[in-house]
Amino acid sequence: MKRRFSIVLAGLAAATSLTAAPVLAGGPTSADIVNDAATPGDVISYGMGPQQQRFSTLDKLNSSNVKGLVPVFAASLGGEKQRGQESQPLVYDGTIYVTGSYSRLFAFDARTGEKKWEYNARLPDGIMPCCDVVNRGAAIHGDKIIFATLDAHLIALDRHTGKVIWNKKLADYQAGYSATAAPLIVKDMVITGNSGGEFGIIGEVSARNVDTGELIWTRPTIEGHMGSLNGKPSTMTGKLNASWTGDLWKTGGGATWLGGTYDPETNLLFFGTGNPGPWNSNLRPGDNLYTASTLAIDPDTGEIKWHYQTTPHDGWDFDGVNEFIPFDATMKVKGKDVPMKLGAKADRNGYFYVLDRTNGKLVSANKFVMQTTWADGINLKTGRPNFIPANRPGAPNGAEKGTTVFASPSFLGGKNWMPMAYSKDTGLFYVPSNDWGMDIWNEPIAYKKGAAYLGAGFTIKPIAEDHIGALRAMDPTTGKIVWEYKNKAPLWGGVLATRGNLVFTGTPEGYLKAFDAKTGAELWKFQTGSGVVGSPITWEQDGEQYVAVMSGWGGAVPLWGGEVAKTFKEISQGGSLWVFKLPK
Ligand SMILES: [Ca+2]
Ligand SMILES: [Ca+2]
Repeated sequence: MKRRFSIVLAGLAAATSLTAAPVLAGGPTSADIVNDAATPGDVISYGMGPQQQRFSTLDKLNSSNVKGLVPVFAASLGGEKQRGQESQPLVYDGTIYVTGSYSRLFAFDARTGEKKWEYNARLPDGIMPCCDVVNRGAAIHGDKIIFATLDAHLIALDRHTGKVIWNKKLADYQAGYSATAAPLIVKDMVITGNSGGEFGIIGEVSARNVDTGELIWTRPTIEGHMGSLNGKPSTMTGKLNASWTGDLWKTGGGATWLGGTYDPETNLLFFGTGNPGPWNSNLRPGDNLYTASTLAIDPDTGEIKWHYQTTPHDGWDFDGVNEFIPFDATMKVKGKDVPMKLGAKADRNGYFYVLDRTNGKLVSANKFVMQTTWADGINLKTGRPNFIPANRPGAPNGAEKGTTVFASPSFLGGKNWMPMAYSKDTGLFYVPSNDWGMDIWNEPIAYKKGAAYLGAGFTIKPIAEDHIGALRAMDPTTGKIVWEYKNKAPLWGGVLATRGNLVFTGTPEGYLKAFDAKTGAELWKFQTGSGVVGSPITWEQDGEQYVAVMSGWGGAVPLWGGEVAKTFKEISQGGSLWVFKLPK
């Protein structure tokens, strides 16, 4: 069966798809996936390359002609299941694969939008996603398409038929674990993180054989926990009780819920880790490693090579999960121009960090939001924040809640899950950010399996008259904001940059918008009928450049929005894949 498909598809590829990864022996290999950014005829990884720069070399669609961009089709995910559509589509060999809310996966004809198949995971009652029933995307390898589900399973389907090939349990959903990130393919392994940081779970990165789903290694993110390699214990993460007191490390959080990036040059995986548990920081003195950090992990063994903690002893739910994007640039070091291998991360805590990606050393950290009340800058010598102690929520007094403080960013972050893009042409990062704050206070809390483990209460508030969302172009060599586009509602979708001097992102108000990458001028917009919180992609097909994005309002904001809810209360739900191109 596999062989027959291979021959048919190889013939098609020769005729129609010269810019795509060659369609041989069943489909994309791990080498094709590493090379994804250089093959604009397909999109075979989350982030348009495992570095997740979200940059396309295509320029047929550009800042001069984008005003003519029109829809080719819209494909509905159908059913009564709507809510947030945070997915990024994949495109391969004439098919668009896209995940939907409630752990669904769809295959559509990339030319007509006709549905080829759909797969609905059968979810048990009692799943505990903190922040809507979203899924952010799938991974493709050979004849398989692989995605994670809300009940913390990882499922590989035959991408031609939608039939299950293997289905593995990642973790116990009844303990609060779930999974929403797109898996990452590296060296014939599927690398995943986990979700559930609000439930006292333990964050973990794990690697499985892509053909069988069998576990190869695990790496817990909290010190004191043992990793595994080939079915045996490997090494302990960190040193027991070095930065956690008592038994708190057993329920320490550090979820890796956004997945990771991979840099073939240094052979490192980069995974961010979420908040420590519980939110009430007065209960857990110490830095609480390795929460709210970026971890560099050896994909061959699962060992941690370096770490950088953005928010030591977090007290505001500043998950450090944001994507760490490898890039190269020339930096001023003691007055000299030095070419460096770098990585950048726009952290939930409001700072944009540039690190040396070979060793995790801090190069620069600059604010990308209006306000950071919790710290007054980052010390470049120590790499630690200059905390403002008065702005940490106070300890509860017996059963009474502690002192309420105003904190900005809010716990939904200067930037949340929505991925930024890096343009190799402009050298700028395009950061989807939000300016907002919160009242936050601490309360007593004890761990109970499967129950929220916060010990905190909050109300989110606007901090500006005219906007919450802001798409910001950051120069990583100076830390300066080059331009910004302000949006009334919070931005919650991913960004795409192209060689055509374009930057695309969506808004909760329903628009997909295109901006001039150099100036930020708004050049085009299209109303999709529901809020856009997915990540746009572009590819070349039959000699023309296409753009696709998911529309469907939801995610964490409508669930937790507090006083900012008035900026988006009229938005309708939806669930459609929109595809665009220039008229012929
Ligand atoms: Ca590609
Ligand atoms: Ca969190």
